[in-house]
Amino acid sequence: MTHKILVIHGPNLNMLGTREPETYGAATLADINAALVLHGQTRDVEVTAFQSNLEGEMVEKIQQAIGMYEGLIINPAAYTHTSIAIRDAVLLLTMPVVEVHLSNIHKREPFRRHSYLSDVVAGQIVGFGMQGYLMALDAILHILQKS
Ligand code: CA2
Repeated sequence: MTHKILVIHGPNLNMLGTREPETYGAATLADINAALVLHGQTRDVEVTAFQSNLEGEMVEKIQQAIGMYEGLIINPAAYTHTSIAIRDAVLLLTMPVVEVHLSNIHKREPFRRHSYLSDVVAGQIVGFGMQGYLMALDAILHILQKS
């Protein structure tokens, strides 16, 4: 059965590949989305990707996922550390949600160590760059196949 998975990328991730490659890798957001689509094709998963620099747009997209997708991969970027609105929106979902960060937020500045999502998602994958998104897709499939 084909599964539909939504990927939400938060603020500034549209600029990936243009600077700070030592922290975030050299891949662009288009590279990450293409890798996810390919990875999904080998697993009968349809991947839809969305990026926004606006918190409210991200909240709306999360709400719209209800009934449309079976899993959510989300990198809320800086909103990870600030947004109760995104946390509350994720709490509306019954589908598996995996939080991804390109960098290992736990070995960076102290303010990046706290995530408003970490205790309301199925799991967090950090520090593996682009590969982390592919791992998140497999983690969601694993959860869906168990249920
Ligand atoms: O490691 C991650 O994936 C982050 O979510 C990335 C966020 C950061 O605020 C989080 O603490 C960790 C920052 C995204 C900034 O994206 C850039 C894009 C191009 C060049 C530089 C940064």
